Amino acid sequence: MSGPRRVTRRSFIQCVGAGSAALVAPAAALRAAQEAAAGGGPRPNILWITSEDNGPFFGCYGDAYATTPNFDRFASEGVLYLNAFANAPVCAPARSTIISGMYACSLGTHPMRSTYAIPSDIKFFPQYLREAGYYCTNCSKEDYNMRKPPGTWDDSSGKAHYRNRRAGQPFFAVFNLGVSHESSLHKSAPKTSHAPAKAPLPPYHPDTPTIRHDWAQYYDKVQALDAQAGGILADLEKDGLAEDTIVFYYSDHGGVLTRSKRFLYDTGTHVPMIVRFPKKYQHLAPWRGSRRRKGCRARRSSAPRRASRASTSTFSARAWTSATT
Ligand SMILES: [Ca+2]
Repeated sequence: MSGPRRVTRRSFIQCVGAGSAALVAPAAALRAAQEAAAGGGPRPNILWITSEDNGPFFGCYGDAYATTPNFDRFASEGVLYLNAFANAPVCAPARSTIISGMYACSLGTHPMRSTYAIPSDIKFFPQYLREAGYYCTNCSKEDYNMRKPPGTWDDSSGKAHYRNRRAGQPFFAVFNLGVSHESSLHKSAPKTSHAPAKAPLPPYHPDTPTIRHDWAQYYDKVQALDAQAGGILADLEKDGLAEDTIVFYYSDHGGVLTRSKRFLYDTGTHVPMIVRFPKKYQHLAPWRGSRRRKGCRARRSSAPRRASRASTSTFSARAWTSATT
């Protein structure tokens, strides 16, 4: 597969008619499936890797403190979104939008732990894929902030997996990885792999041993997330499905230290997002015609002017320093 292509804010919006990562992922997944079906060709599998509560603290986003070899390699094979934002800085309203393709503030599901009813004719988008013959699984967090319509998933549980589908059936599979959730910092680890002394601190955090330890521990969690995501990608390869599957990765919202999750700043909403179309399905990518760039590190200096300007305040490894006022 080729090197990563940059997606600017404009092309991002043009591609799917929305500026939210929560809307891009379902829209792009549905579009790919629909276009493939309309063309009469084989239908792609679609796999989502969803993480919790993390901003773009990855090497492929220019963060030298991060240890994320799997995400960095994955980004080199796909599209690295520089300006992807969640519609809300906390789980439930963000996931409400992701599963419905509708803004939570329009649905009435924006309040955390909402129990408001939604119109009965609204389906969650996996149901459309099921009706098109896809085997749809979610492993396993939901947190949709509203009642789940019947028929949404073939399986939504800790055992849900695309391997349980019928032979030859296309699949849409979601794997929710919770290792970087804020709860992973509730207990202080006695030791960290990342050196606290080298942790880069945002200007709004005091330079104290406790804060440095928290940052180091959080980067350890992001490293663990990288390993788990790498395992899912390795399984896909081992199953002989990598060339038949479009893979999305994104975080449900930003985070997770103080002044990020639950805060409507870039630190709470800016998310990493990477999408890999295998060679046989690259014609289904909504960004075809976009510029290509080789290697993660090169893209910053060689970025198109628009992307460079748009991302200056949100993209750098320490994005918070200038963007979150
Ligand atoms: Ca979350």
